[in-house]
Amino acid sequence: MIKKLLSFFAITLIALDSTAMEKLIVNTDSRESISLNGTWHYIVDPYETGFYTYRYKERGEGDREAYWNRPVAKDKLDRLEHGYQKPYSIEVPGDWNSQSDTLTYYEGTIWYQRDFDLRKLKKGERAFLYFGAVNYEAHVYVNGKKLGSHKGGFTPFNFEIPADLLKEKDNFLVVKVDNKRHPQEIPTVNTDWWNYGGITRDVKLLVTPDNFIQQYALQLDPAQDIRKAKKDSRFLVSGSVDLNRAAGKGDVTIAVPELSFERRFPVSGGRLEFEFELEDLGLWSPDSPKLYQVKLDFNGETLTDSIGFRKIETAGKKILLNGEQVFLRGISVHEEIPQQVRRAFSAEDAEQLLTWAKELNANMVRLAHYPHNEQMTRMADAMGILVWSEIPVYWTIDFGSDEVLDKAKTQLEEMIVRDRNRTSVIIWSVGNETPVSPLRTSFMKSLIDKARSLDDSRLISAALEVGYNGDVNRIDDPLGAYTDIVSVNEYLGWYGGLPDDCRTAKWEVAYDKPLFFSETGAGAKGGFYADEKTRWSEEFQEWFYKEQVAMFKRMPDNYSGLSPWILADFRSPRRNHPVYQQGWNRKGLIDDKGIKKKAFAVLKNYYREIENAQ
Ligand code: GCB
Repeated sequence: MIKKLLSFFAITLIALDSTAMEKLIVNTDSRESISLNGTWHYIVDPYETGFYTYRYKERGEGDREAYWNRPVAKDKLDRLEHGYQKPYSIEVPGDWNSQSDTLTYYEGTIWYQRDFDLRKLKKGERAFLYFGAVNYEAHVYVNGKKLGSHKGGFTPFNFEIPADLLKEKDNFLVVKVDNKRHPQEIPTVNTDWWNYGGITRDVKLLVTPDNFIQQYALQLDPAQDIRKAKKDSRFLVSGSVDLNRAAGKGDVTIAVPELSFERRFPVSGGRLEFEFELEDLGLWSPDSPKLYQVKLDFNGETLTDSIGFRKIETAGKKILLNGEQVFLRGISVHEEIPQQVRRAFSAEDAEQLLTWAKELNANMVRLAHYPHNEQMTRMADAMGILVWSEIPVYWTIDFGSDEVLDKAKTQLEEMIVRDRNRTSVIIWSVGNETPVSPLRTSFMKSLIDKARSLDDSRLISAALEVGYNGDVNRIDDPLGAYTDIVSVNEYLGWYGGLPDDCRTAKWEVAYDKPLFFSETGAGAKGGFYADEKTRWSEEFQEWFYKEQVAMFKRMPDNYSGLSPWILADFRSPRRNHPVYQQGWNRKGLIDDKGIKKKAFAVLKNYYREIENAQ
């Protein structure tokens, strides 16, 4: 019995250890790292020949035909049926669709390969492979050994490379990337965006000390009365540090040099919860996006981050930022650079998208419909743009499945853990336009609970369903009972009726909460001019926006903001009008050449009026 118990514990320990190893490492910019971005080689493998034998069994480690093994011909007689070399080259980060005409519509497996060198590690040092995102399923191998796999196309993950597997030269790194859509995944088979495949974000090799700060959260304590804190100029900061493993005995030092603050916190287990006071703090806001350098020191390693301090909350029907009412002048954004028909991934891309938003006089972006890359939220911090960040629980997920719920929770956790130190993020959204049913509401409610347990300093929302009924549009989706703000997507005058239907439209909300229009929009082909009664013309879209704005001006006092659909035209396989769409969703205020459509000015002027009135 004792033996049995012992072996049970041994197994549980191993299992615990392997999940602990895979916990996300945050703020990788501040750690010792080698970039593995650049040119990789690839094999397109629609039949997954490199993964399965001809009896459709997963190939084993020593299998020469497995594509994760280095293909070396023994002699000229030797039979080899795969290899990694020119001209099969591909850039990382980047989607594969935009890199080769033959891959534009490809959905399936592509193997990525590159070699890397790594200096000899000092005693106790460890190495991790970090991926910003791979869409959708990734299997990662180094020198013929599998490190692990990950599902979810828009969130980061990492695997430790065991020291005995590493060489100083020519380590053989292979990633199997599969972007096939499945009913049991998140998102599911049906969306309104392009399913860009590939290693779409940065890849890094991280070198860490034996034990290190894996994750941390640091923010103004959500429970404090911010008006009082401002009056007294004393601000309570609270947070947590998670170490890779229990510290035994050690200290974490937290410093904010600009405020001459430094404090040492003893830590013995794997987690530290702390609080401290800061005086004379400049709060972060869109008007004054003040960031402080924060240093966290443990075990000889110093992590540096740029963190702002602000409070977001609701009071009845209002949203308050730092204790004052804020109106969200938002715009929805896909992670795409339309002029180059590709996924966005870099700081330059983030700057382009957010500069467009600024030109619109926006103070907020809804990052639809999945977590965008980290450069985007870091840039939003620096530029002073509020952010709504969401997971791709979109339309008809399998709400009855616990397995699917777990997948959604994993993506939610990865999103929140990566970005909970990004001041700009004020709203976590758990999904978009999910159809009302008791099963769906309990599924979404458990995501909301999970989000709150990971971060109680932000608002939680989801794009809810509207009951359209003649002139009275009623929002009483039961999920609204659990979200902090009531958000809806409305397309009055595009998917039903005409834009002037807005003149008689009324909005009723069953909840005493702020109302936010997370979408509204109409399609127009950039450069197509006609009269406003011609669909797809820029004039139609302009008319649509004029009528919407007039309706918004008559909204009751729960109206707290909007993020129309959408900043720029984006690729979508659902959009097949041969003249006006050609595979693009044309609801952008900016067209696929980067040119602003007429409606851009309508929204821009509305936002300027709101800004001036404040
Ligand atoms: C929506 C969806 C968004 C679509 C948009 C549209 O309600 O949330 O993903 O792209 O409508 O253009 O129909």
